[in-house]
Order: sequence, then structure tokens, then C-alpha cells
Amino acid sequence: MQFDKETLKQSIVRHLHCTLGTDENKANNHAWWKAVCAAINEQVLERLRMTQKTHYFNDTRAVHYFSAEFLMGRLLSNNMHNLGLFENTDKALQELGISLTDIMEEEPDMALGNGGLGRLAACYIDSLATLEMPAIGYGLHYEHGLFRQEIQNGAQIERPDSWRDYGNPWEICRPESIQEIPLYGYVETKYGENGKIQKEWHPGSIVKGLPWDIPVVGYEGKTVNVLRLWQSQSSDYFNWDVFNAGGYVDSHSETVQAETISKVLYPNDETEAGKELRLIQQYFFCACSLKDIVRRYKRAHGDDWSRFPEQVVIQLNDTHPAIAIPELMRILVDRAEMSWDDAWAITTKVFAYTNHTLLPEALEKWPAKMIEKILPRYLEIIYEINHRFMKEVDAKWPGKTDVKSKLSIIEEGNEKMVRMGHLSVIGSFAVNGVAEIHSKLVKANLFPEFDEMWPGKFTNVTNGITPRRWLKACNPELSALIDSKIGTDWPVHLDKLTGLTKLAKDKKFQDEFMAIKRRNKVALAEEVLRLTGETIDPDAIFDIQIKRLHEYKRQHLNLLHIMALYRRLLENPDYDMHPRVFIFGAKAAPGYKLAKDIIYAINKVAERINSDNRVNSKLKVVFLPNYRVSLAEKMIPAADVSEQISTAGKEASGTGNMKLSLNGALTIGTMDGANIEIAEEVGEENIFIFGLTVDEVNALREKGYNPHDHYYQNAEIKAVLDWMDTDYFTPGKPGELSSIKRSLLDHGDSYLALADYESYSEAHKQVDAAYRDKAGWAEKAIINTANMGKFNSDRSIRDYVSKIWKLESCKVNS
Ligand code: 26W
Repeated sequence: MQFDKETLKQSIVRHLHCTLGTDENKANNHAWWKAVCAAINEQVLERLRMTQKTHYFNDTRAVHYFSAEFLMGRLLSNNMHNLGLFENTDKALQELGISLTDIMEEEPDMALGNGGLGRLAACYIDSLATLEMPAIGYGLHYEHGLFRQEIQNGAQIERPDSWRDYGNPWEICRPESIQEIPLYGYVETKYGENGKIQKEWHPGSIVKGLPWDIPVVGYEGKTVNVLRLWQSQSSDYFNWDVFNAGGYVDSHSETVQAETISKVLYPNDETEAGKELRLIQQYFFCACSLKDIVRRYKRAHGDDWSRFPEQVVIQLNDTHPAIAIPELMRILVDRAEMSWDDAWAITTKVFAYTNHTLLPEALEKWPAKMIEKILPRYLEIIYEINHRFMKEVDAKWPGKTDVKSKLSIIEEGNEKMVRMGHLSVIGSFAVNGVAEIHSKLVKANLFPEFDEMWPGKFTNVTNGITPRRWLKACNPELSALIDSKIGTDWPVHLDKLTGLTKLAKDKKFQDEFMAIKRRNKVALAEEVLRLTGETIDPDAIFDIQIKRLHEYKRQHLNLLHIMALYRRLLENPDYDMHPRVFIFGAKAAPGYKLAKDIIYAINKVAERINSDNRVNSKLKVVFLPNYRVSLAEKMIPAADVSEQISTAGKEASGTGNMKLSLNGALTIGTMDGANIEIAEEVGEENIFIFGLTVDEVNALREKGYNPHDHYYQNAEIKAVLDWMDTDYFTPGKPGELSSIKRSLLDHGDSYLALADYESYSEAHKQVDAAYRDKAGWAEKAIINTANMGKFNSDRSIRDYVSKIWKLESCKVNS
């Protein structure tokens, strides 16, 4: 049953009274928000129940998406849109005298992820539900998501994120599905009657995994899948001995330990820290999830394991859940008493692995000693997997010890390390990269011998984004305009946006398109004023760089160019440029010193420029604090220019690039990740490509790169870098910005910012020129929107389904 306005109104008021215990006169926005969520949940939960029943009844094959991160953002707006209830809810609330926009702001983001990888997982479960695929997301129920960022005197300060302090209306606690997870202890080797060796793990501790289910509503609301997140708890029976012995405090401290596991998301993005707790987190959610899968399988198939690989496929979102591979082996060999070969045959039909990064510092390795301490049985299993694999390598490359040591799961050295990437490739039937160029590099540079051993195992699935959240919900005016021109089914058939191409030169359409862009810019300008106190001009070019802060993403290249523009304006007040506002959003990993220095530098340069009335009619810089999904939803519709400026070969794909282009921003970018495919789709006249290509980067490094050459040969680069040593931006405190200069000159400019500077600066001149041609710019912006069909996450999911998962959709009846 679809809710009409009246039913919704009644339901909202009823929940205000009966669920929240308040009434229309007393309720604040927070209570209204909860009441609306409860009303929407009536539909969500009904569809959820029907979906689960249907999947159970049909005993469907399902994909199990294992990810340490799901960056869901807010759910109310998304769920209303996907159920087709947005307009009616809006009207119902209007009649109650309440603003839907205001109450949606009450919802805290579910920020259970760092960046691209976590948001990708969220888009993918949205598409899986939309395509009516039997699927479940498995992850961790972090008590604290990614830290909240405050900016104090220009510097990043981290504050705890509390997304469920006042309860979260979307999650359902499922105590009936608690799992118990062993940790630590030792392994006993037993010899059975027939001489068969049995391994028994005697754990030193047991923790409980409590599942919370978040419904995932597909577009048009037919299928509602779940995201199941595990919370750790102490298992009470285990502490009784300590407790009875009078050790109340000790027993309590054990409680804290167990509950620490799901306390907080590690804020590292692209650096592997090797922390014990992180390994335990990974193991904990994988072990809980596998037990859950096995329980469900056994309910339908008993002890007959033969159909397990037909029913279950597990996608590993990066190597973070790779420990699930030895865990399944342990279940099959130790618990189901299967032979190693039979167990391995099953395991390697179940797992598939997605690689998201080539950065050496992000490739996970764990000290063998640490695994041995926490998970003693797993180290044995990993050694056995490796031993057998080494025999295969030896058969293929007889006597080649160098190849063996390169391919071994175990890295020998001072400290033996377990390479999780190797384990993932060896234990999976398919391995994919996330954009064409990235997948090529995964094959050619990261795992060339593996590709030779298993031709066909490596493949590409280019990333995608859900157009429901990233156009329909976040940019309602543009969506309505598109509806009026090409019909309303583009949110599920995004290729239909090409229907806008014929309107790209149409003056009236251009005006409407750009008028919407301008209104979105006005709205963002209000938000900027509210958040930073800075006034920005909606007629300036809004040039936006939003992503995690990392040297390879080169926010500092953007900054150098901004400083150069400032210098040009100071030297020549008539320097001809269209007014421009550079807008940043970025969090730095708390331990990443230079990344924090770059945030500080952006803020200090912004302060100086914004208060310099010689230039600020033409140039402004703002850094918006606490970049997150809900802020992205406000920034992206207002962008004119999208900065995608990573060193070629470093950004696996990027997904913000797709969101910005879909909303009519023009990309200034390198030939890296999905930028290459975006350029292919929109055509080179509708994108500003600059900088070295992957081949040129390699050639330059081969030849020997000296950043000093650029410093001495380019007077602008020199002047800007030298400026950083002065106190011009940090009055009374010279040298506060010098670490950036030092990283570029003394530490070798690892990401070639100076090598790409000139080309970047030229590309910006082209941006400026192009923007002055109003009709020309509008045409380019429209062509960008029109050609983003490929980057629909539904297309990505269809690729996974056909290339890897071999799933069938399953209709859920109303
Ligand atoms: C071990 C610490 C750690 C944590 C997270 C290392 C690496 C990660 C992720 C793999 C980082 C990440 O989010 N990678 C991004 O994944 C996106 C989705 O595929 C891509 O679009 C981005 O290019 C890639 O950087």
C-alpha cells in the first residue's frame, strides 16, 4: 500500500504521540524528524519482511558484500525518494506547519567510513536493492564513525563522532542472531583413531557479536535488503571466574576490552598502521558474518556443503576482510571435518576481491607474530595455504627462488609479515580493479605473475555512483528539469540522460540549466556564510576540491596555483580573470602531519586573501569544516569546476569526479583513474585535461626527477614557494608553512606537483576563458550531465553480476 498525504500525516502524528510521547505543540525538530522516520519505517519494514520471506522461500543465491566501511550518510531523504514518498511527506508536513528541509537537518550522518571505498559500498548496496538482487552488506557497527573535524585557528582538531547518541531510528537490534567469537588462546593437535590429525583451538577469550540491521531500500521500494553491522560485547559467562574470585575491576576491564572492538573506526585512509585492534576488528566482523552465512545455509541445506558455492558469493571490499578466507577454511576443515582439498575447492569458489589502491603504504600486511597471538589457528592455515601455493609456483617456475619470495603470502625479513593482498588473490576466483587504467596497473605492476598463473582471474569493474542520491535527491531542481525533458525514469536508466544532448545548444534550456546552477550556488553561499562567516559571490566560478587530504590527491598543487593567482593580482591589479572562489572540503588522518599542515596552509592563505580587499572581488578561498556525505550533497550541485588532480597512476578511480560531472561541473583533471573514462564519455572539448600521463610519470622517474629544476626555472613557482617561508600568511610566525616547501624541494616532491604545475596553470587559464563564454560553458556543463550514464552504480553492479557474481534478480511481490 502506497501512503498518500493524509495517511502520512496521520502516521506522523500518531508516532509523535505514541512512539515519542510528545505532541504537536511541544515537539521540536528532532522529535518531528524521529516521527517522520517512524512513519516512513512502516513502509520500509513491511517491504523488508516481504523481501526476506521471498528470498528465503526461493532459496536464492546471494552476494555477501564484506566491507569494513559503509559510508551511508543520512537515510531519511534517500528512503523517502526511493519509496516515492518525498512529495507527499513534504506536503503532509507543510500542513502540519513543519519544514521537511529543516527536520532533515536533524539527522546525523552515518559516517562509518573514511572516503571513497566506504561510500562506494553504500552506493553498491543501494544499486543491489534497486536491481532486486539478493544481497547483504556485512560490516562493523562502530560506536564512533569518522571523527568530526573542527577548525581552530586554521588547524584541524578531531572530535568524536556520535551518530547514535539519541538513538537511530533506522537500525534494528537482532539479539536472536548473536554470534560468539573466539580470540587468543592456543591450538591443540589431536590424533584420531585412524591417525587423522585434528586441530582444536582453545580460545583465551570469547566476545559476542550483536547484529544491527539497517534496511536498504531499493528505488521504487520493491526490494529492501539489509546491511548487517556487528557490535562487540563481552560474553558474560566468560568473566564469571574472575568475578567470583573477587576481581570485580578486572572483570570489568575485560568488558571494556571486548566492547572496544567496535568502538571506533580507524581514521586512516591509504596508510596501513598494523594495529592489533584493527586486525581484531577485521577478524571479528568476518567471523560473525561467516557464522551468520553458515547458519542460514545450514537451515536450508543441513550438512550438505556441496551447494555452498552455488548459494554464496562473498565480495571482499579491499583486503580488510581477507581474514575471512582462512576463517572459511577453518570452518570447513576443523568444524565440518572436510579434507583440505575439498575445503579449498569450496573456498576458492566463494571469494572475490576488489583492489582499491596501488599505493605501497596502503597494502595491508600483518606481523605473523600478531596473527599467531590473536588467532593462532589462522596462522597455521595461512602457512598451509602458502605451502601448497609455493608448490604450484615451483612447478611453474622451477628453481626460481626470487619469484617464490615475491609471490609468497609471507614476506620474509626482520619480522615475518603476512601479505593480505597475496592471500586475497590466491583465495579468490576473481580479482578486480575499479577503473580501466587501475585494473591494467593491478595486473601489470602489482600482480603480474599472478595474472600469468591464472589468466582471466583479473578483471575490471569501473566504479559508479547512485544517481538517486547524487542527482535526484541532492539536486531536486535539476532533476525536475530533466524529468520535464526526457521523462522520469532516468534514475534507473541513467543512459537516457543522453537525451539532453540535443538541448545542449538550446538557449532556453541553457538558461534554465544555468539558473538552477546559480540557485544552487546561492544556497551554498548561504551555507558558507553560516559555516565560516565568509561572503562569497554566486557569480564567481565555484571551483571545488572535495576528498580526503592526501599528497597524491595534491590539494597543495591547487594551493600553489591559488597563491600564484594572488601574486598575479597583487603585481597587476588589472590581471584579467573571472572572479573565482576556491572551495575545499577535506579531512586529514590525525597522524598525517603534512596533510594537516596543508589544511593549515589552505586556511591561512584563505584568511589573508579573503581579508585583502585589493583582490577579493576576484579571488576568495574557503575551507568548509567537517566534510562528509551530507555536506557533499550541498556542495556538489553548486560546483562549476571539479578538481581531480591526482598524480597519474595514483588515484585508483575516484567517485567524486563522477558526482560533480553528473551535476554539471566541468572537470580539471589528470589522466588518472576514472577521469580517463569521464573524458572519453564527455569528449575532450568538455573537460580540462592537464599534466603527465602514467607513461610520462614513469619515464620521468626513470630519467631522474629533480624538483629544484622547476624551482629555478619557473619564477612563479620559486616566488610562491619562497613566500611560504615568510610570515605573510602567518603574521609574526614565519616558517609555519615551510613544511610544504620542504616536502616539495628537500624531500623530492614524491607526487610531482612541481612537474605538473605549469600545465595545471595553463589549464586554469583555459577554464577562465571558457567560463566567459556563457553559452559555451552552459553547453559543456549540459554535455557533462548528459554523458554520465556509464557511471551509474547500477551499471557497475550489473558488471559484477555478469562478470563475477552470476546472480539472478528476484522479484518481491507487493
Ligand atoms: C589500511 C588503511 C586503509 C584504509 C582505507 C587503506 C586503504 C583504504 C582504502 C582502500 C582507501 C580508499 O578509499 N580508496 C579509494 O577507493 C575508491 C573506491 O574504489 C576509489 O574511487 C579511490 O580512487 C580510492 O582511493
